[in-house]
Amino acid sequence: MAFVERVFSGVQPTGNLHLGNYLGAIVNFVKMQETHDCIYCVVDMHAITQGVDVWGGPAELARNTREVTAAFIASGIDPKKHIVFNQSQVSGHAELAWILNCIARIGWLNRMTQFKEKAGKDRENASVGLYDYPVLMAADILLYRATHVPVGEDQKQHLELSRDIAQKFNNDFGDSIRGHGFNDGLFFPQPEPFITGPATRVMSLRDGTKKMSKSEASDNSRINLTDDANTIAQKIRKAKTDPEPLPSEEKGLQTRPEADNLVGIYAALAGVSKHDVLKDFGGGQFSSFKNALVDVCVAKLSPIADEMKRLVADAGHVDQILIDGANRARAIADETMRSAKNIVGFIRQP
Ligand code: AQP
Repeated sequence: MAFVERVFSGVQPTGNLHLGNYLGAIVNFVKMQETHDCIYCVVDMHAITQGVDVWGGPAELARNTREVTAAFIASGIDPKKHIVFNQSQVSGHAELAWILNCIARIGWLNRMTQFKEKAGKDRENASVGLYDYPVLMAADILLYRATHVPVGEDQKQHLELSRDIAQKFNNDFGDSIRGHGFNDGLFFPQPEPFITGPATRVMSLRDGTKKMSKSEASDNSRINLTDDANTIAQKIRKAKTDPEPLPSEEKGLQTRPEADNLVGIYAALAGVSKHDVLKDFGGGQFSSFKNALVDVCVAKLSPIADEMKRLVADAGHVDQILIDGANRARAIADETMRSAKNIVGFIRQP
């Protein structure tokens, strides 16, 4: 059976949504609305997988959930034509995650690099939820039988795991799947990652070898979507560079991670290629390039920050968007769960 094409992706409400989240994920969320039915989720259940001291407690979680929703809408996501909701309002995510927990193998999860990075040396003390995060992510996607998933490059390994889980479920339950009317034996699709653009992995402004991240202690390492023009200018002017002028060719960026990162950010924000950026700025000093980068960054992000501020000031309105989106998401999720339970053999009310 050919699956109906559907897009799903999520962002964690863990605070400080940054330029990496925007360029690596949200820009593509906006683009894909033109060609697909899209479901965009504020994954609040993922947000609590680290210690409460990390995610900030109940009031902070609610505030961050509204802020990510506001960022989606301010960036151009249309919550009426598409679906925007927070994960915990649709119980199917947790229910399907349990079934998929029994499909996924411990050996598969042991290979997940993000768990190793986030758990650090104190792995014994990490939550079971953090370890199981990629299975919940597979459930998020497969609950909507989504075929396309726009994400940043750091999520590639988790997407591969989602594909493995989908395939093993289809293999393990092939006869039952066919017996329930899915004649080709395929209940879950193999979701395709959609990782594209010149900034699929935006790096820290302080260290071009580290991913720009919400959890990095230094606020100067990232540009937050809510930063004002002065803060953006200061952070870009302080961004680490090297003493050489910018190269004229892309291959000259290969051994210069900070230069590569800033050129990639400019290209993504201006909607051009790195090659085009170097045509204009190659051979020049970082100082004048940084001025141009500040201009393009402020021009793109300031209207988003202003709109986010306006939206979060009306919590009732944002909550209503999430409730409405959750109702529509639940209708799709319930249908998947009915079939999934039948396929597994769970008795349920007809
Ligand atoms: N630096 C990045 N460059 C490009 N894309 C990125 N994404 C995250 N960081 C970058 C993409 O943003 C989407 C939402 O990410 P998330 O909220 O699920 O969090 P994360 O991937 O764990 O990364 P963060 O935001 O930096 O948080 P921490 O500090 O907790 O690791 C995803 O599509 C992701 O690929």
